Parts: sequence; C-alpha cells; structure tokens
Amino acid sequence: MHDRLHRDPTIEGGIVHLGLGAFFRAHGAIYVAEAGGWGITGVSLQSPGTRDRLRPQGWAYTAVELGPEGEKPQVVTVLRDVLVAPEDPQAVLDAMASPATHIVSLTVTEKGYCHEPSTGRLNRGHPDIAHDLANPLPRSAPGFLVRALAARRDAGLPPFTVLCCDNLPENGRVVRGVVGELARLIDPALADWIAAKGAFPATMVDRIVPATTPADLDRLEATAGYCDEAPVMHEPFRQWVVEDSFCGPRPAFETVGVQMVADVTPYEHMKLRMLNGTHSSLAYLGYLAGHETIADTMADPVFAGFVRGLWRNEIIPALTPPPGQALGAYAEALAARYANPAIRHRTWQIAMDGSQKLPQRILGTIAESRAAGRAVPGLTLAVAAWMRYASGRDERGAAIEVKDPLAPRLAALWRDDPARTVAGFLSLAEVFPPALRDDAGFAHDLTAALSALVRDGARACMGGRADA
Ligand code: CS2
Repeated sequence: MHDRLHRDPTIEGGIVHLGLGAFFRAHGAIYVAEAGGWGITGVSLQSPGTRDRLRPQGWAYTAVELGPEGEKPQVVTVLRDVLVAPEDPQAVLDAMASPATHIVSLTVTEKGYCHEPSTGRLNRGHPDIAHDLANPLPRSAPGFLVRALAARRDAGLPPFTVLCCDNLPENGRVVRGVVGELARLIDPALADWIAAKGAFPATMVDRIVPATTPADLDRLEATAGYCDEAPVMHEPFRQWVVEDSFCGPRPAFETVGVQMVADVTPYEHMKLRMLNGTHSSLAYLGYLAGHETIADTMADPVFAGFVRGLWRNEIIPALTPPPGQALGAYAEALAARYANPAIRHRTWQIAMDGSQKLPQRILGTIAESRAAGRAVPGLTLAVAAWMRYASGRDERGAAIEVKDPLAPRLAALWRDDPARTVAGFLSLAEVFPPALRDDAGFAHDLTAALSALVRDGARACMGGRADA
C-alpha cells in the first residue's frame, strides 16, 4: 500500500453520509474535502464491500478524472470511518446522534427513500418501513433519520441538517415529507419538533460517475504505481447547487464552487429533465438497439440527432431556465459530456430502477407538454422503450437482466397486444401521474410508439422522431 493512500489524521468529523457509493465519493466528498475542516463518517446501508476495501487503506481512495485527453488521479482523505448499517445499526444511530454531527447527507438512490415516485409520499406498505415502525433499530434511510433525530431531541441536542444528494424532484421537500410522515406514525411530538427545528435543503447534484470496473483498478495501478481496491472514476465536469437553509454549521461550500442559492428548483428541473431524462431515453433505446454505453449511442448519428431533437423540440420548451443559464448551451455541453469516449457509462447501469426514475425525468415533461398542447413524440417513444426493456426480452429475444424494485410486476404487464400492454402500465399509480393515466390521447400515442418499436426496432423508430 502506497503512503499516498493514508488519510489525513487532522480532519474533524461533522458529517455522516448514508449510502457510500461511487457517486458520493466522486462528488460531494470531494467538495467537502476541498472546503476543509470537516470529515465524513460513511455508512453503507447494505453490504460491507466498500468498508472492507477501504479499511486497509485507512479510508483513503483515489478519484480518477477521465477526460478526453487522459486521466488525472487524486487521493481523497476526507473519510474518517465507515460503518455498515446491517452489522451494527446502533453504531450508525450513535454517529448520527453525536453532538459532533451537524449534517447527515444521503445518496441512497431514488428507491432508498421508500416513497411513491408519482406522489413523493411515504410508501407505508414498504417492508423496510413496516420493519422500522415496529423496531427501534432501523433498516431504511428514513428510519435512520427519524430514530437518530429522536435520539438528538431526547438528548437535548439540535437536529442535524438533512442534505439529500439524490436525483429526486425537490429532493429536500420529498425527504422532509417522508421523514415527517414516518415520525408522525412513531411519535407525533417528534414530528412537530422536526417540522419546527429541522432543515432539509434541496440540492441539485451533477457528475457522471460510471461504475468502477476491474480494468479500471488495473489501469490505475499501472499508471499511478499503487494499488487501490476502491477507486472511483468520474468525468471532469461537476456541479452542486444547494439551498442555503442549514439549521447548523456547514462547510464553506461557497469557497469551492458550490452554488449556494435560495431556490434550487429551476436548476433541479433543468438537470433532471435535460440530463437524466435524456440519459434514461438513450439508455432504453440504446440498450434495445445494441449499444453498450452512452458514448456509443452518441457516436451513432441516429441517436445523436434524436437526443438533440429531444432537447430542442420537447424538453427545453417545457423548462424555465435558472438565472443566467442558456438552455441551448447547456444541451450542447451535455452532448459533449455524453460523447466523452473515456467514460464507459453503460446503458444497462442507467436503465436500472426505471420505475423510480421515469416520473421526475420524463413523465413530468410529457404531462406538462400535453396539457399545453405540445407534441412529445420522442419522449413518448422513450417511455415505450422502457416498457419494452422492462418486459425482460430485447429485440433479438435475448433475456435482459432488469433491475427494478417493480421488476416482476412490470414483466407480468407485457402482452402481445401493445394496447393492452400500455393499459397495464398506465394503471401503475405509483409511476404515472393521474394526468397521464387519464389521458386517452397519451395511451393512443404510447400504443402507436410501442407498436412501431416492436415492429421496426428502436433504431428505425428514432430516425423519424424528435429531430424531424
Ligand atoms: C444516471 C445518473 O444512472 C443514472 O440514472 O442518469 O446517475 C447521472 O449519471 C447523474 O445523475 C449525473 O449527474
């Protein structure tokens, strides 16, 4: 183990982070490290793998920037401990309830909030929520937040700020909602205390971070000269927009390029709909057409034209730009980021958890556009591609490994008759908003898109759409 992989012993605590995946280690953790004076206790809510790989390195790891011109490794030493929640949930609660903790940040993915994606409300039927209502040692992220906030109140401490860093619409409000709802079911006075004193700033997070592969580890060892078992790979670009409404101290984020603003909503809409919305569209259509990565789709002129058409004709017309941001320039920058050949971001990775992602990425734009009388053929085709993907069979009849909390239900909705398939999917109240479930015109357009997709294949359908 090389010396460079040992952490800086002077760093203080202050932050507990739930969901220690590659994204946070390549984004939020780096900003915190640069701001200085704060350290992070990472928590894995599921498996011990990351902890086991980081421990022999003293929690240090390498973040490798993958630019079109080459790679730049940087050693990040901001983690001071890593806990594995299923092994010792009490240790996690103790860290969160410690007087030294001021912020609990989260990247637990969309499904980690145990909410209903179409409404943002707590899913009370979720098995982890049922568990957390009955047991003081939680399993879910909302359960840990509620039980740790209860411990702080009981100890006479102020709450921590809850900093959601997941791609949810108005993510602070959603987390405030699920935490408030769960707290009320456990102890109404606790819910009132959280409502009065807690802070849940909204954030917009952005950096493309493909899953690390064994080849990445080998390449890093060859170029940097040391072996890191848990590096993260990321693009050069990064952006973090944070609502400046913390209830306690925070790192000096504004000194390291974080945009501290009063209202994150226009940034979050722009990013979720222009980036994540087209990411998901390219992922389903690209996967069906046989493309392995986003860069591969962008190298295919049919896909590159399609995505530009989505931005210009369908997504931008439904958006209000953030102050000083030209959306056309934002789209061009996204096209360049997607085309970065050094980033091997698999369509299969982005296709994961579609039922949790589609509402905020694509369905909101479709619902608003239809209400305003604007046509959205490309986004409708993307929804049809998700349905086709979720059936579990690709265009050649080969099995797809569909990862989605609703996977078995989605697969069971597939019929040989596209109209019946569409009717089945549109009955999913947790995915489709009422405005789309009750829109006969949308059902008609989606059926036509799905029929074409089944008949002609993804690539053939795209040429005539979006950029027409
Ligand atoms: C991607 C995101 O996997 C996905 O669903 O769309 O992880 C995306 O790469 C990030 O949000 C970029 O900031």
